[in-house]
Amino acid sequence: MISQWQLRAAFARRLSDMYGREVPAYTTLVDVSREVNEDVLRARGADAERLGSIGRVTAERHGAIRVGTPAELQQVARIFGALGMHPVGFYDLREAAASAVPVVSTAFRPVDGEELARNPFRVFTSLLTPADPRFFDDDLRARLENFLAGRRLFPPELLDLADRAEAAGELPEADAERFLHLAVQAFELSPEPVDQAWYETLERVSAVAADIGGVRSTHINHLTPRVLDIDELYRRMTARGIEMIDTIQGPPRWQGPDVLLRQTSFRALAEPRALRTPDGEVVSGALRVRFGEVEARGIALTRRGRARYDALLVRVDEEAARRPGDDRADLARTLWAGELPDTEQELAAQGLAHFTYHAEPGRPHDGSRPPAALHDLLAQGWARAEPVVYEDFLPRSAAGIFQSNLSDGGSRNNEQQGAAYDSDWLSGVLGRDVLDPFDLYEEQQDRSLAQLTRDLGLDRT
Ligand code: OOG
Ligand code: NI
Repeated sequence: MISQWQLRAAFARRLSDMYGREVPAYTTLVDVSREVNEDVLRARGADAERLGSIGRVTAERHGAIRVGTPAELQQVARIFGALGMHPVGFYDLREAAASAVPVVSTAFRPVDGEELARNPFRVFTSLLTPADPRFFDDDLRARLENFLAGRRLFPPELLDLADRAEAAGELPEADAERFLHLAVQAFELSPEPVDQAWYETLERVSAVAADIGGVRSTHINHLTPRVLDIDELYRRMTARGIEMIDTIQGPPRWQGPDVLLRQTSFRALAEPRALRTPDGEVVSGALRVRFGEVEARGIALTRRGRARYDALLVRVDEEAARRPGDDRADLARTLWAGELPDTEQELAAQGLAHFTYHAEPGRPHDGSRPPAALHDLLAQGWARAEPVVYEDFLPRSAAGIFQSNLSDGGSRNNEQQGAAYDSDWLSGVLGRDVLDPFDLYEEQQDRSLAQLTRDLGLDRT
């Protein structure tokens, strides 16, 4: 029998092999990431593994996919359900100021600590929003919905196997093999000719709308390896002549611990695609939609820590606008140092970041009783704190990453009211709860505290 985590690990590996064949620059990114990780491990030793074992980090990927209808998204949820991945978080990319994209998104990922340690594969999954009149007028919406209703992304056999894997938590080997084959195939780039006129109609609204609704199949948009030093990776990729987007998204490099998520990408490459011209001829053309992205993960912030981060984003924007000549990363670094404590201990003490707490086995049994307060337990060596890794995404960074394949901004009519799509609506579509990432981190921390209390016998006082 092949368990869900084995299916998930195998799926991530095969998808990565497939994407490497389709987009060779992705393989370069994976190779350079591995080199950087080895160098960091050599230089920093055990400290390099504070946010995940090197085994986890080396295998770690996130993918991004994009679908067109609630029914398609619901099927995606069944496929990922088979792999032990659950919808976490709601991201509304329609609202991003500079770079609105007509999608709402969630991320499918494992939620249990042990499952994450085994293989943390996650997929950022976006759903087109044809009902949003800021992007689509009534006529285009009707044509788009009609087009999408006529396609089938996932064969019934795949969905049937997925349901069985989810219900049983495992599959017999032959079924597992068939499931993995069909699942990877569903995300390959289709050779079917693209209707050029239709694609271009949607492209005028948004390149992402065209990528989703302009074709009769879906495909993986990018796969992202994890790197331990993203600044170094950026330098090495640039030195190899690969054109990166001009920034690293997310927190700046600063004096304190890595928090949340830093990401960067290279621009989408022209890929050969067959096109059907308006007079019915099939010609070879090229489309730029798929790219490579890399990320560095840090400590998960609490709601309060995240509010600080969001406020800092605004402050950095304001300062950068006020001093256009200054280096933005330097400005960010300075602001960060003034607004956030720069040690794990202080982040924990001020309730800004999540940690799990564990009894220290090494403490000598001198008969003394452990103190009740957490900070005393930590200070006196009864317990230690381990940072919780941020497993999710950042809406503003995601909006920036979407731009990696947009040569022009597309169009959004701001005189219209946006259509309401929210987390509850998405839960209804999926028939599964969209989980709140902050709740998950909090529960993880609380469980560790309860265990610590038991381990130290504090509950028997
Ligand atoms: C998803 C963009 C967002 C991330 O890592 O933030 C994303 C897409 O391009 O489909 O992948
Ligand atoms: Ni991504």
